[in-house]
Amino acid sequence: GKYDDCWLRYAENGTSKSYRERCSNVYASVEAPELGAVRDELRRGFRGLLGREPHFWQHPPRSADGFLAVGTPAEMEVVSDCVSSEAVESLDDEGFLIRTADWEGAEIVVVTASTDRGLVYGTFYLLRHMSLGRPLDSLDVVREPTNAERIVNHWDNPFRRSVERGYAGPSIFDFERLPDLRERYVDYARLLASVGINGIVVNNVNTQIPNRDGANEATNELGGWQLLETRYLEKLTGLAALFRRYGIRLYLSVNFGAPEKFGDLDTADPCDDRIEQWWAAKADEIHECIPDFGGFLVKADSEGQPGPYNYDADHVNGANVLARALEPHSGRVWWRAFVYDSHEDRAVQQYNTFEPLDGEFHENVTVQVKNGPIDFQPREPVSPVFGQMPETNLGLELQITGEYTGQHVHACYHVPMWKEVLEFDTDPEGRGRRVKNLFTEEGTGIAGVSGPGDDPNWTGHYLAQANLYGYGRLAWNPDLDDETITDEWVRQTFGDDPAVIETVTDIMHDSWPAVIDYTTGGLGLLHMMYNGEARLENHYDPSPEEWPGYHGATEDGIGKDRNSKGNGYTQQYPAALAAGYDDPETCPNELLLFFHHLPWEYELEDGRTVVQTLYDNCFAGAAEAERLRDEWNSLDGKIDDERFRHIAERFDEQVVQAERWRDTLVAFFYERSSVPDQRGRVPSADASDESGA
Ligand code: BDP
Repeated sequence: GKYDDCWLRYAENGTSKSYRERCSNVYASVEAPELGAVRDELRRGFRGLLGREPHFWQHPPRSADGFLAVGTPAEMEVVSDCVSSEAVESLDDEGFLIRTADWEGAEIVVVTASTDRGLVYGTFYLLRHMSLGRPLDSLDVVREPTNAERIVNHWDNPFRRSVERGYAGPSIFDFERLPDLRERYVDYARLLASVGINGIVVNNVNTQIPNRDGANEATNELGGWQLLETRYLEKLTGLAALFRRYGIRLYLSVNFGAPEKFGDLDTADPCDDRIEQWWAAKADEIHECIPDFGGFLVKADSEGQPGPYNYDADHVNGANVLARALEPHSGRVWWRAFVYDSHEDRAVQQYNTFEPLDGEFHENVTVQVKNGPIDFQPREPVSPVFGQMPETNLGLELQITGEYTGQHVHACYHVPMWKEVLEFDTDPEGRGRRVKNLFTEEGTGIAGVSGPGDDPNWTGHYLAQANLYGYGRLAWNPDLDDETITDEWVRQTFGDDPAVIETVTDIMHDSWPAVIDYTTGGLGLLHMMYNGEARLENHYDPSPEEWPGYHGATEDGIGKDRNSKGNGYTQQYPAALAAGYDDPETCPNELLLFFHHLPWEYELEDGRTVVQTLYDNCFAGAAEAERLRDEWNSLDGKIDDERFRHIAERFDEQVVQAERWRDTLVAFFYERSSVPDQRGRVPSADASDESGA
């Protein structure tokens, strides 16, 4: 259906006639399991794009018409006739080549690669090209991924199927009923592979769930760590095989205390030989079930999860013991840098914890670092860890799910935010390395915390599908600009009506700035949301009083001195960046209050005060939400009713919630500052007294 196909709708378009001429016959090799996936996808894709199923051949079709050939040169002579073998051999494992050629009088299209995985990506490329209505007559395409590791992290709790920070229903995976498989798992693998994702961590990093979702530790009911038990590993075998057809490797989040939790041992001390052996044996056992097992993801010493600190060891000891266990199987440990305790400002802790350890991590360790130093806020500076641990394999962690950006009730397109991060220069006066160039070496990569679920449309908010799409595209090629990605997604998802394309594109483009404005005031404040116990409310509603430590609002001003006068955070950056951030005159406006506590009436470059700018931005953001809703409503009748109404309803809710944020924040700013809004929009206590009288 329209909902669940996402961008793989394969709708007939203006170029379909010429596609029929060239692609009605397909010659595809039948060898590897991946080729089964290729044929299935071509069948499905062409049924839509050509309006009929292609005919599959196991030798070149004899008719004089054109055909499509998919295979490696080693297996198919047609391919080796049309493409030089050096060109194919020089491709990396996941690269592919697509070319239009003349072969014995027939006009053919060749998709080739040196591996079967490359053929999967080549096939999805071709189908995207055709979904965008582009011609086939002079194709000459060579593509390879920029980053070798392109992973999604599911925060799925296996034993109740809840998804931490997921806003689209229960987990896609019914873990208890594995090894039985579902068609929906295949559809999910297709979506991931179509944008180039090659790894999936299937369970939550919180492998033991402290007082959440009514979890009762004593029953062990929700501990995702149990997936390491033999009986569960056997269940995962079939799922791993399903993903393997699509070039996707399976990974598990593991609990650092597992050796102890399983009851075999009375410690999980990474420096104890018995622990070394325990992990090695476990890795061997996993490898028996899942020969291409990707490795472990670990959240240690953070938010209640055990870690090396419990055993007087450090993060190098902890990560390396797991890396040594996985090394014989080419597995990898993704060790999260999200480590903090409640005593200090969180921003300073990751760099302080990890930078001194640079050079000590095993080569099979990837230290996975969130884009910013706090926690996926609508806008943060880029983490100072990037670019400053040259002797360590680093991974970039982005959040695909909208935990802090309206939780899939609000429209918020993350691609422009990620582009800002990826293009950031970590050392402008030094080696000039942009974030996007840090993950190209072996052992580095990109991970996205994803939140799709069992909802028919996968993501809860239909427009949030674009974040999964864009994440994959950027992980494959971070040089892509956001306009290209948006345009691809909009056309594949909504078709080629120019009015629809223009409107949806505009909505996507303006959605993130609006959310920043009404949830933060736009000057670098963050974390002003409610953090109640009830999971669904968590991080959705405004609650600025709760977080003085983050926004630093007092009677004399607002912001946090994360500078050399304050906690010294700016000094974690290379000199040129540090100097820029350290001085409020040179600090970029959009991060000003992240770095500086300033008087409410501190004057900004345009002559407005801090507090007036906060007021103005909150009002502008909420007005923008309303404008986006009106734009969406202008599509009534131009797209199918089902999608129109689903999104229209979400926008109505977003507008109400944006007003709630605006009103709560401006009241809070006024209450602390006692500075009235120059435009008279913020009700003062006096004014409400008068109106009450
Ligand atoms: C925060 C989430 C929390 C996660 C944590 C993490 O609120 O649910 O467990 O990050 O990344 O964003 O581990």
